[in-house]
Amino acid sequence: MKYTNPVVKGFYPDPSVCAANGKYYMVCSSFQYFPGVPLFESTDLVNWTQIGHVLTRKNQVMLEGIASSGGVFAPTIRFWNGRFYMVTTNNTTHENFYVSTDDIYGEWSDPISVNQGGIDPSLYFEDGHTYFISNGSDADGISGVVQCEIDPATGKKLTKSRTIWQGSGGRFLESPHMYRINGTYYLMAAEGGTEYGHMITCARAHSVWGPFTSNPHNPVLTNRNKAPYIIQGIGHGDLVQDTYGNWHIISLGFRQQHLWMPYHNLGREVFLTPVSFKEDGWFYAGADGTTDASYEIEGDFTQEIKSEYTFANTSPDIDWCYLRHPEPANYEFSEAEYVLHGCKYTLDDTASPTFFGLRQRDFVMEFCAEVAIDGGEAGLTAYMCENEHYDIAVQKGMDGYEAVLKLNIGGIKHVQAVLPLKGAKARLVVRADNFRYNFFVAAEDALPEKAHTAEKDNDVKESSISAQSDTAAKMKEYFLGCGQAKYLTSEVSGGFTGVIMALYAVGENTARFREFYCRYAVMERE
Ligand code: 6LW
Repeated sequence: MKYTNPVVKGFYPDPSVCAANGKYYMVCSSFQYFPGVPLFESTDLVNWTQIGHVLTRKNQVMLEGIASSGGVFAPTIRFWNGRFYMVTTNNTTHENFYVSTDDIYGEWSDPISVNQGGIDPSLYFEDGHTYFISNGSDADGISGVVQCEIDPATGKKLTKSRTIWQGSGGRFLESPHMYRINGTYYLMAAEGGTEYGHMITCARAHSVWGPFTSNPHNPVLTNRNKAPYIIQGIGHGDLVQDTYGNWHIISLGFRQQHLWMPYHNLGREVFLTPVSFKEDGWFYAGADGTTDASYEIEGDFTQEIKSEYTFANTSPDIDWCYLRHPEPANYEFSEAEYVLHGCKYTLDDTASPTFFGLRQRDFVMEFCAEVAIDGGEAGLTAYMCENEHYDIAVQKGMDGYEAVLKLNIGGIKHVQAVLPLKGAKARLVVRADNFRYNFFVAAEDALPEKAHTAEKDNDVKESSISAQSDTAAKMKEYFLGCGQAKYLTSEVSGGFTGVIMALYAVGENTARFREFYCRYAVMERE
């Protein structure tokens, strides 16, 4: 059957996958967001359903005060002897640790630390031995892929850490994973950095300790010379075999905007690329060592695309996320409304402002909710990080309630528009296309004829998504302005994350969000 990449859209970077009990399980990194490490299940490697998160308790992960793109880096998931293991780095505390569970739908253990540095840890199990592998330097100061044997019950090192491979010469050797296939040990890693030069390389050996011989055809997979092409940054992947015996690489990649000065605002997403082993014993990826937008693979599946997210069809525990450790008393969820209590922290803080978000999964989108407040400020944000975010809100101003659009880029805080409201309630709408986030407000009470906007933008095109509910259709909608997508990007913010579309509240305030939806344009699948 045919599928289209990415197989998981939006900010779900550094995927790692394992097979267990006839299914596949995947984890991704989560940085400053909580719960940490999104966990997915699939029966075909193409359709992935999020079933929860791995790090669901505060004591499993330190997130206090960490800046965006700190915290939980790339995880690895493995299944051994009936038990799942997830190993990762908290890059803020510089700690490598793992947790485990016998029930993939249940809670995971408290963390166990391993005294080996570097990032992107992985585990490899064989014949009663557990190998812990990361990037970094060994005791002799030799950098590369570093390995030691550990006791899985305690995390204690049983051997010295030794560098077993130094890569193929690319910068930032990361994401090492060990596999034994037909008696040969394969070490797969990423090089080139997670940006446009990203690639997957590999080496092989007869022993788990090497010596490892680099693949003469490295890199195995990269889109760095594939231009013009929307899919870039392919790298950091994991190898997996399906039930038909075919191999695949699940990797990260991103979809760039703009041909010459590219940028990406959706973060790094999940891509699936077929792999084949050749007679020389090396594996080859894709048709030509690149990841394409679409492939035909063996399997009986239909790729499902969810185009609408509502309170009714999402779960607060699974689909949504907080910034750092939330104050639970600030959130109340029911199918009809989400109630957010504001606190003293704002979206500019590296604390935990009242914030509840969903990953933006595609460029063309409409994100909408009715919000009613009793003070302070509450609304919707297109949030890249504490420095770059666009916020549309209802707030209590000096002369009553008003709708406001605030654009925050690189420390510049610009109030783009203020629109007086008759009541404390309005419908807020964000319509995004490939290049802009357009912001609209509608209220049942008559609004003044003219919005006070800092900029008049005549060529804003309304989204092709038809999103008006019956009530919304009766209300007059005002355009408050727009913010360009290129400022909510890794290229500007310098981070590892992607845009999260969130509900938020600030100050002494009970904010009621109703009639929420997030809709994506249904694109023709190739
Ligand atoms: C991750 C590293 C990388 O640890 O980005 O793409 C880092 N590669 O392997 C953060 O996600």
